[in-house]
Formats: sequence, C-alpha cells, structure tokens
Amino acid sequence: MAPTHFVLRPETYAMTIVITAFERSPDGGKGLARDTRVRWALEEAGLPYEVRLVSFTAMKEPEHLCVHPFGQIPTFEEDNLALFETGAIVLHIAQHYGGLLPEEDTDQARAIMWMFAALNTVEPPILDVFVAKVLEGDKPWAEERMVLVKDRVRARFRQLAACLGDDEWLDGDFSAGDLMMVSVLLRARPSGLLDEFPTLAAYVARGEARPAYQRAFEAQLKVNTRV
Ligand SMILES: N[C@@H](CCC(=O)N[C@@H](CS)C(=O)NCC(=O)O)C(=O)O
Repeated sequence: MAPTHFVLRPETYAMTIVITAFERSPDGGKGLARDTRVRWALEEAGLPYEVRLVSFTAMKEPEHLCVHPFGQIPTFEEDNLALFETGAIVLHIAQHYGGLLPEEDTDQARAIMWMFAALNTVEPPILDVFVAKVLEGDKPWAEERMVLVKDRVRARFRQLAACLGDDEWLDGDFSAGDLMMVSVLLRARPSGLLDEFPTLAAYVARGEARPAYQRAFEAQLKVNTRV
C-alpha cells in the first residue's frame, strides 16, 4: 500500500530544501530551538535552504501534522522526501552531502554513534532541567526535584568531559556527532550547568566559532528579533 505520510505529493515537491522553524522562538533568538542544528548542518554542507515559519497553532494543524506527526519543528523537505526528528534530518544531510561525516566506514559509524549519544544519552537529562523549571516549577516538590535533576546532568557532563579530555572534537575531525553534541550542550547553558565544566564550555565555544554555526545562528536570530 502506498504510504500516506512523509512522501510529498508531486505538486508540493520542494525545489530547494525547505525547513520549518518557529514563527517566533520562545528563547527569543538564543539559537536553542532545534531548527538551529538543522540550519547549522545545511550551512556546513553548503546547501541553500528556505524556511517556512509556523506558529504554535499551525504546528498542530493537519497541513503540518502531515510532515510532523507530533506537531513540532523542525521538519525538512527536499524533492519528494519529508523528514522530522533532527537526528534523522542531520544524518540525511550528512550522508547525502559532504563535510559532516568521515569517509571511512568505521570512522563514520563512530561519528553516528556520537549523534545518538547526544540525542539519547546527553539531551534527556538536560531536557529534564527545562521540564523541572518550566512545567513543574510551581509544584511543592519542585526545588527538591531540581537538585536531583541537575545532579544527573552533572554526572553525564563529568563522563563526557573525561572522554573529550583535551581533544578538540569527540573523535578526530569535526563531524555530525560534534554538531549534535554541541547543539545539545548549548541547551544547558541557561541553567549555568555548562559553565561548571570548562572543558565542555570550551568545546561548545569551538562549535559556536565555526563560520557555518555563525551563519545558522544569525539566520535564526534575524527571524526571532524581527519587529
Ligand atoms: N526529538 C525532536 C524534538 C522536536 C521538538 O521538541 N521541537 C520543539 C522545538 S525545539 C517543538 O516543536 N516544540 C513545540 C511543541 O512541542 O509543541 C527533534 O529532535 O526534532
């Protein structure tokens, strides 16, 4: 049976890559919304792209749900392909265009491993800090829970910092694994947790210093600070 989701109708094929982003990001342009990591990957690969801005309401409507079943951003459309999930999107960009994955198979497998580590092992405890603050901050147990949640982030950061050591990137040259790890770590900056780990703060700063990141950051900032 023909799939009804995630394969675009010919009349809606995107001639250039189109991604979605918040019409106005809740972070006001700090680059923490996940379209930034997709923009960054596209910039590293040297690919032009367009952005379709969506409101919180539009994200939950059928037109958007057709490309993102969970009603979120970002999405990615190219020819007849529509993708959601930043891991899948960045991996697709890395596998089809140059600059983000090593050539050799085993090196490539390890870069992809770091992408998964960023999304599955490092990002969840960081998101818990956000949940504890924003969604559970008014609960009577919020303060006590926050201590536990932050300690779980610190435990992960200690392990990651030990693994990174004095190296510039996680495994040889900069890769999609670093792009994803830096993007995830950035989300811990507002809590002050990132700066407790100078090794990781310096690693993130190296990522932010890349011209491709700067272009991605400026592009989302322009959207989120327009009047
Ligand atoms: N695991 C997803 C998470 C996507 C996600 O949480 N997107 C946020 C913006 S960064 C969103 O759309 N939030 C609005 C909502 O969930 O209603 C990914 O990596 O793409």
